[in-house]
Amino acid sequence: MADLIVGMRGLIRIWIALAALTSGLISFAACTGNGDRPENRIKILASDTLEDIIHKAARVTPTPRQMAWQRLEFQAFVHFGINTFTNLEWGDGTEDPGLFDPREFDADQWIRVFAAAGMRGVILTAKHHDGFCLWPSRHTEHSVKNSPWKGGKGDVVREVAEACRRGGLKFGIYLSPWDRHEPSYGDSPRYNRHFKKQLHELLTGYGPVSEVWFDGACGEGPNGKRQVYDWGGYYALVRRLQPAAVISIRGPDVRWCGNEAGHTRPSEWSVIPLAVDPSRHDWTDMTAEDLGSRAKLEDASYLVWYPAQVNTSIRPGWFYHPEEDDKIKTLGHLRDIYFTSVGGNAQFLLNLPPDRRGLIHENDAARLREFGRRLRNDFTRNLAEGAAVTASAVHLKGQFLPLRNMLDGDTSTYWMPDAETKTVDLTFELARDVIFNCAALQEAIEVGQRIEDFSLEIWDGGEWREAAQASVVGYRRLLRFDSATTRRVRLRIRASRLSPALAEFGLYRISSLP
Ligand code: FUL
Ligand code: CA
Repeated sequence: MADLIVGMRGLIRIWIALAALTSGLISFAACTGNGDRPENRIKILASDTLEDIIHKAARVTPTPRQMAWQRLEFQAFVHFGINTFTNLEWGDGTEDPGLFDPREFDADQWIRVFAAAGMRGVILTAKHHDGFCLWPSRHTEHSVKNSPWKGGKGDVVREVAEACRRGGLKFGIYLSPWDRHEPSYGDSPRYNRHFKKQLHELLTGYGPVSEVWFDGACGEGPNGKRQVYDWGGYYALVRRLQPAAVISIRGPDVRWCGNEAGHTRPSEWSVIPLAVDPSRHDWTDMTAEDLGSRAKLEDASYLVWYPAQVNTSIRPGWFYHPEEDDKIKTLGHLRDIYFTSVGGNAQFLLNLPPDRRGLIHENDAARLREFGRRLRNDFTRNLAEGAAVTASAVHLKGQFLPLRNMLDGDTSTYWMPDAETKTVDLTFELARDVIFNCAALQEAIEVGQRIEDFSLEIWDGGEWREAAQASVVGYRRLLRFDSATTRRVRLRIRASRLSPALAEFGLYRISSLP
């Protein structure tokens, strides 16, 4: 407040700052470096130098639907279906629908458990590879309508969608293109029509859908022919019927992290180089360890915003098996995955398979509640709040976004120096000594993912000591280290593709786990 008591020059400065802030969004293109409109895909020209390509990569940005998806951070994957009753992972499509009978089914119980863990969305297997539909599809007899559950009048998709709305969670669907029951499978045009009709039912009958999750698995039909999927047609239908939904994995908006064990790369880039035109829908090979470093950018033809989702199960299997009731991932394991996925610029999609009663088993529920409780405790208080921040080596001429934007608890406000500043030291002076063992950084990804290398240093009274270092930040980066006590912390941005834009910086004291 003291700096408000200023003379005429100061008032002009404040006026300029306010004007810049209000016009900030409009003039934002100017501060991205070269005045072009940022986009979620950019073509590389034969004449582009490596420097041009890096500059372009720094300006690839998420679409609004990708941005909303990223903010969900942590979601529940729900594998539930005929396999729950046959104790299988993959059914072959010959299962009797009469086996499906979750007598205590309660979608609100699922949502309570997920919400308590801090999850913000659900993706339900409306149809897995066995072809059994959890909704009464008009286009097959292989569904809940021929089960004893609720006298054949039940609809799992509806109940889960409604429970999500009541509980404030987003609702998404998994619909397996591979269908081992459907007779038209393998007769490609005919099956594609069938699949689109099922997709149409799901996208029009159940309110807003936030995510459509496609698995790429493909097989032969009863005619001995391999099915050729009409990906472009499927995507067009999703865009038309649910324009806010992201299409994941075998789709253009969200990529698979490349494994089912919960591993995240140390450098998880959201800007990914592609060798072919993205409109060819070739999203298959996303398993390499390095997807987006400078070395990878060099051979690119296109650059796309394609963020990672980490999907893994709380149990060994995706579906419920009673013999796995005591094989639930430990708190420490779940927390490690959380810190490397949500805290490693990815989204965490944790599978929780309901049991034969139609409930999340007590053991899984207890684990998740404890997980959520600790997470809330860990991040209740940002110990860097109120710190005085100074920046080194910033070309003040073009700077208009204030440093305090990094500490206001609002992810939509950010600090960004002028385009020339690609390395910078930020020093945080706290009012008193604090004890912490975790740092949290967030880039303002709405202007792009830029930071390539940074470290965190702690003033130990005599000199700066490095507590942690990492490469990318992206939407969110969490770093854990040995407890430190200090009142001065230095964040060194050592390499960035364009001026770094930091939305939030935080220091936390998190609980230790066995
Ligand atoms: C895989 C499927 O084959 C598994 O059964 C499971 O649904 C997993 C999430 O994706 O590709
Ligand atoms: Ca902020």
